[in-house]
Amino acid sequence: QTAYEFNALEKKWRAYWQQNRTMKTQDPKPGDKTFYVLDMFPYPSGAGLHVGHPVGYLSTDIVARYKRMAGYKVLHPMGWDSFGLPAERYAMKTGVHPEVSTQANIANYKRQMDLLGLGYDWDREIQTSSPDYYHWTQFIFTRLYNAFYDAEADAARPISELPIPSEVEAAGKLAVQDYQDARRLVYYETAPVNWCAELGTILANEEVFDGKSEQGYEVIRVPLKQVKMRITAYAERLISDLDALDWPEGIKDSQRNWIGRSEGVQLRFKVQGSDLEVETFTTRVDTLGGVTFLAVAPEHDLLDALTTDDQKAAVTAYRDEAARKSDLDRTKDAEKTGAPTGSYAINPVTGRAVPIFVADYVLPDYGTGAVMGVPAHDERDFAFANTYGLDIVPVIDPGADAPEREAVLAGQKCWTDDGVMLAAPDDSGLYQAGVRWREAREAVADHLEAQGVGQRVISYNLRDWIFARQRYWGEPIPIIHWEDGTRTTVPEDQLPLALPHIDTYKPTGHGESPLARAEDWVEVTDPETGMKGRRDTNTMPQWAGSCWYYLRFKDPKNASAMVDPDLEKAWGMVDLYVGGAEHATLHLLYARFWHKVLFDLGLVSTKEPFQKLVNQGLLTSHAFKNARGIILPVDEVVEREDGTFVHEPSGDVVERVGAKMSKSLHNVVTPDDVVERFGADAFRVHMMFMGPVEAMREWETEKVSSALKFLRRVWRFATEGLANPSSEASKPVSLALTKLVLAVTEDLDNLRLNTGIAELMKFLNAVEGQPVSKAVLDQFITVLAPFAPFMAEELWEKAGHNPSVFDAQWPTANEADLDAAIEEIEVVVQEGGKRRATITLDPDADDQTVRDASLARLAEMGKPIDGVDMNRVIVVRDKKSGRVKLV
Ligand code: ANZ
Repeated sequence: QTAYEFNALEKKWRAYWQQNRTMKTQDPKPGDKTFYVLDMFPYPSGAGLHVGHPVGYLSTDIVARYKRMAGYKVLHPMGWDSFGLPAERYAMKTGVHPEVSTQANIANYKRQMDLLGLGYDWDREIQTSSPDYYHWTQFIFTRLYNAFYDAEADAARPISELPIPSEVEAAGKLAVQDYQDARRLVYYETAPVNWCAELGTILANEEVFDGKSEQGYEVIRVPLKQVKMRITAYAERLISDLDALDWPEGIKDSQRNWIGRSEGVQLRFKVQGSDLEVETFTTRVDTLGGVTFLAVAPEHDLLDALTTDDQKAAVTAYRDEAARKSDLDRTKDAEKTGAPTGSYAINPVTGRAVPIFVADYVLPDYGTGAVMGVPAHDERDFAFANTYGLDIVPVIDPGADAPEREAVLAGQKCWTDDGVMLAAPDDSGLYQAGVRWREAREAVADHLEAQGVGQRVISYNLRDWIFARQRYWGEPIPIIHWEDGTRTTVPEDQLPLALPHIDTYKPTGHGESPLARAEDWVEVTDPETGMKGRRDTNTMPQWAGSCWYYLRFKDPKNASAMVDPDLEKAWGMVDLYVGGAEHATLHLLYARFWHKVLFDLGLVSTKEPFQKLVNQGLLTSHAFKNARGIILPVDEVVEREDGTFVHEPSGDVVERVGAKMSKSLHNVVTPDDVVERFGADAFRVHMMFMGPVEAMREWETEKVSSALKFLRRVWRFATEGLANPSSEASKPVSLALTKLVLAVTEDLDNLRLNTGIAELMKFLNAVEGQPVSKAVLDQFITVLAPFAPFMAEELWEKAGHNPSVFDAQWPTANEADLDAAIEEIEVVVQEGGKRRATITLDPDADDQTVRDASLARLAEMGKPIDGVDMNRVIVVRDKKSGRVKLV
């Protein structure tokens, strides 16, 4: 028997795996069972991995190893989301080219992943910043640009299939371009954008938090010409196709809310004394009789036309003020502000004139950017009406039971709850007094549609995706702007359009991307016509590369296609995708959108990319909190003998609390330290034993020693057994093994890795010290292997097999063996969740015998059960444990 020298042993197998490409993925052949398990690939930051990152990576590694042994072709790749802002900002500070720092970071991440025994096939590694990869990101962009959404077919089609009306054709190529732009999936548009001066770039709505960038820099809205992707065309499918996915309900809900579907009516109001009409969007057209004003967004196209001369100054001042606020501030601010335009609108039902305001609580890009104000039944409108002294006209009766009824009917309170209609405005007969508002809503909508002043529409909160960033370290956008005003994509056979090297990464002062400095690169001449043009100098947003990387892993080296169609089909959807819940609406929505377009264009074979999604729990560390609630760094606190903690610099007694790992609290733990002290296998076992993958957990390095202790016991048990195996397995040992195999297999199939480890522990408890056969040991080592791969390889070799244990077959066991092996069953008699008695019976005992024996036993113990109808007591048999429960 030898000692468990984990450091030497792990080093040996790390080298072996690398040399022999043990975890190499073979392309599937027809008829192969496949399993695609994917981690959300990381952005390789300068800090490297901390112990929290591998929660997900370890889970998928364990599942991948198991599936492979169970006979699947397994794809479990890793790569790098290597374009992005931090590398560029680092370059601005230090002058180190992003490419250089990125490669150094990647090397470090890889080393750390190998350290943990994460069995990735590095021959499939991809980097989104490598030209071999972004070649195809640009290719997909090109295909999206050259496609339009065909509403009738509910699918994307190549733009060449879009019929152009002859009058557009006749109006010239710029008219054709405009016509196509209005339908393309990628288009240019001037619209208000989120401009962050500090970062020198436009941000997507998803990247603006509380009027600030992720880094906390101020973001303002300015009009700008920009590239957008028409994700809104897919809003409906992005919602409805969620149903078939095996994702956490919370994530599906976030996506539904983000897309924000509402059914409503678009309704036109005539402007008094002019030809203008203001179109509003409302979900509550039943309240039309209560409209006492209209409000348009400060960005509304008609605002200037609506503004009368004497209101010009006030409206302009108001508009400038609104430009400094974010959407969120505008919707959140309790105070609703605005300014009268001086114009009036005519209510199409009552014929009454109401004033038109500009108000910033009306958002420019939702609905029509204009609302009908119903102060009696909308809180925002109510606040606004009170500020400007506008009429408040109730149209809904809260009902006799509502204590607020009187105040509502007097226009002193806003009522947004259920209710019935008061008499229809001006006896219009649109609906009867007393009908439910939902009914009235349909009646009014029917009326407006019949009159041709309104129509039912579906509105989405989702905005089209602003796709350009004024940054250097990203994929160049393959578009050329020609001097005649036309625009084309870079021909596909000229891709990749490589990112030129430059020395200054700062955006130019006027908000143009740093790429504008690379004059030679920017200026192009068409070799055929001699026409001059300029390349688009924007780069794609961070999310582009991760929109399709899961496809590239199937065929990462293909130089002539994004992915070979046969391989794309053979692997199919990602079977299991594990990553952080923070990607609920960004990456996961964008990737689904691209995938759907690719599906429509015939480039992929499935409608969705990720079948099952699991969010790993956050790993926290600890820190200390003083009486004033200030969180203190861990290295400034010492533990006293009585178990209390003292902050050394101040002498304060402090409390130990869970806290996020962060540099400033000095509580970041790297896997490197842990592996050095306890070994990678102990790290793996401990991390997975801490709890379910999805659960939050607090990390304490010292606790890894329990996992190490367990592994030492495993080692002793296995090495002793191998040195001196029994010729045959005893009955209890083979029973324990059968239970182990069945339970671990089920746990792995359900991603219950913590209980899988608990089963290994139970097995060890049951068989330690008993003679075991070689066959039992072989199976045990195989079951251990996904969890503790280094030790398992070593034991496998000691058992006289050729490495690798991962080429061995996952053992199977028969449930029937368990039944046969059970010589007696244990009956637990429970009452109200409490154990009252335990009896032992023959396994063939039928339910009635079990009931009778239980009753007899309880009576014997002097605890008879009275008043229970024993015929209604259910007998639950757990085959695996041999337990029978009475419920
Ligand atoms: C009149 C009304 C009466 C409304 C009432 C509500 C209650 P959701 O459900 O989110 O779709 N609205 C429409 N466009 C807007 C914009 N661009 N900015 C801000 N608010 C806007 O919300 C739809 C409702 O939000 C619409 O229905 C409209 O107010 C407002 F008792 O119209 B409602």
